[in-house]
Amino acid sequence: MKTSFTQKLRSPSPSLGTLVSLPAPEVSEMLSLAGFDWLFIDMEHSTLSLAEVQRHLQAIRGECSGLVRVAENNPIYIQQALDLGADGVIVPAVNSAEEARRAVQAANYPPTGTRNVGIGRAHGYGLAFADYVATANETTALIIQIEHIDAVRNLDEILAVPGIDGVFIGPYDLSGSMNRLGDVQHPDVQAAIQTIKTGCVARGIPVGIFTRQPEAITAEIASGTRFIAVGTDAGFIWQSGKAVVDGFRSL
Ligand code: 3PY
Repeated sequence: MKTSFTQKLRSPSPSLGTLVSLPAPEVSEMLSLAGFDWLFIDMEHSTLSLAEVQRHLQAIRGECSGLVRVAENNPIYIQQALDLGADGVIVPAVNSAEEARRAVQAANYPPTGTRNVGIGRAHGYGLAFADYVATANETTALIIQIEHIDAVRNLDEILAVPGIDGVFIGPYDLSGSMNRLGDVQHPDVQAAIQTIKTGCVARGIPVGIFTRQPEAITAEIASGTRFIAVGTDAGFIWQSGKAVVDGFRSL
């Protein structure tokens, strides 16, 4: 049986993901064949529809997990992504304990939460309904994003909310909320990032982060990061395409 993303989060080995924003399901198929542990299928900053997200989830091969970042902290979006068979949801911009509780409620069936019961791909279109409903709270991951300085100020109360499987730091939005948009290396932004990591490590909550630089992976792991999304599908295409063009132009 496939290892769930929640199991990967609990494993002592860090895991590697990348962002998917292009609509073709072959993108997820290729990235999973390339060996990524998980894919971050992004509905917050892309044109992806629910039908396209379902195709991505269907195309993922092997042990790779498919997580869906929903457009906002909205119970319907969370429920729809999970019903499509996502291995977990990433909920953006969770800035308070109340917002964290809202996400936990939406991502879990009763009695833990208030997720509504439907029949979708996750439930084998009905064939696996009883098994899925009995195990989904345990096997599907709820990842909240901390990506605003208000969330850093409210960190202790947010992390005290039961049911958060992981925290994913959004360094770019965090930098914007600190009037340093894009300057993720600024010492103040780095200090806020370290505060989040330290808080998560102290509570045993796996912490993840996005980075554009593969060279940053070693330092990330050393500073406590357990799951790292490196780069984006579109970035991989233009960076390798541009390297070929630049090589040609410099002949
Ligand atoms: C950010 O850096 O703000 C992100 O949300 C990356 O996914």
